[in-house]
Amino acid sequence: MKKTALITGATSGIGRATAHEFAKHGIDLILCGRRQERLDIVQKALSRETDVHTLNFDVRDKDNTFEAINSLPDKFKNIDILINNAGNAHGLDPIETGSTDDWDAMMDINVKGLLYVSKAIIPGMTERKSGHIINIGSSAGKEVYPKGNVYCASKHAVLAITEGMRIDLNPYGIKVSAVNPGLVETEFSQVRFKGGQQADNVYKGYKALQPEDVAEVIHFAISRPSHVNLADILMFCTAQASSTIVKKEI
Ligand code: NDP
Ligand code: 8X3
Repeated sequence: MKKTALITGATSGIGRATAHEFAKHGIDLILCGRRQERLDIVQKALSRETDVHTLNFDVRDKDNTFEAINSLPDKFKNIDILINNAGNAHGLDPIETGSTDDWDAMMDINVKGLLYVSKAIIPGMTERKSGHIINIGSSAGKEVYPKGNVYCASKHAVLAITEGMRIDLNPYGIKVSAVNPGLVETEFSQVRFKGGQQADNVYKGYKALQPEDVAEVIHFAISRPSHVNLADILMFCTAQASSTIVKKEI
C-alpha cells in the first residue's frame, strides 16, 4: 500500500531532496515550509510521480502548525512517515556576544517547532499503532564546536527528544530515528551567516555532503523491514573527520 510522508523544510536542501527521493519511490507527500512559491515548484515537479499536498506554516507558530496539520484532506490525513527536518543555524558567535534573536530562532524552530509538528501527528500514529518519525539532528548534536553553543544545544536537544520519543512510542510499535549529518551543501550557511562571502566559503576546498546523499540515507532508513529500526545515524563527507577537522585542498 502507498505510504504518506510529511516533510518539514521541503522548500530547500535536505528536505527538498528527500521529497524528490520519496517521490521516486511512489510515496505520497505533504510538503511543508514558509515559502509557498517554492512549495509550488516542488509540487509541480513531483506531481508527475506521486500525489503531493503542500502546507504553508511557520513551525514557530503553535496555533498555525496545528491548524495546518489538522486541515489536511482525508487522503493525506494518515501520515505514515514524519521527517522533522525544518531548522537552521542562526549566527556563529561566542556565547558572550551571541544575539538573543538568533538564540530564540534556533530554540523555537529546531526544538519547539519539531515538538509542535510531532504533537500534531503522533496521535494518529498511536491510534493506528504504526509510523516512523525521523528527526534530522546533526553532528552538532553529538559534539559541541567553538561558537556553536546554542545551535549545538538545539541539536543535542533533538537527540534527547528522539531518544525520549523512541522510549515512549515503543509500546505502539512506532519507529523513531535520528539522521545526523555533518557538513551538507545547502542554503544552511546562507541562513547562518545571513548571506555574504562567509557563507560562500563554508563549502570551498572539499566535497561536502550533498542533500541527495542525506536523502538516500533517509529513504534507506524508512525502507527497512518492519522489525528493523536504524535508531541513530551519523554521516560525514569523506573530508570531514569531526565537527572541527575537515581536510581542505586550499
Ligand atoms: P536549508 O536552509 O537549505 O533548509 C532549511 C529548511 O527549513 C527550509 O526548507 C526552510 O523552509 C525550513 N525552515 C526554516 N525555518 C523554518 C520555520 N520557522 N518554519 C518552517 N520551516 C522552516 O538547510 P538544510 O537543508 O541544510 O537544513 C535542514 C535540516 O538539516 C536542519 O534541521 C539543519 O539543522 C539540519 N542539518 C544541516 C546540515 C548542513 O550542513 N546543511 C548538517 C546537519 C544537519 P522555509 O524557509 O521555506 O520555511
Ligand atoms: C550542520 C553542520 O557543522 O555546520 O548541522 O553544525 S555544522
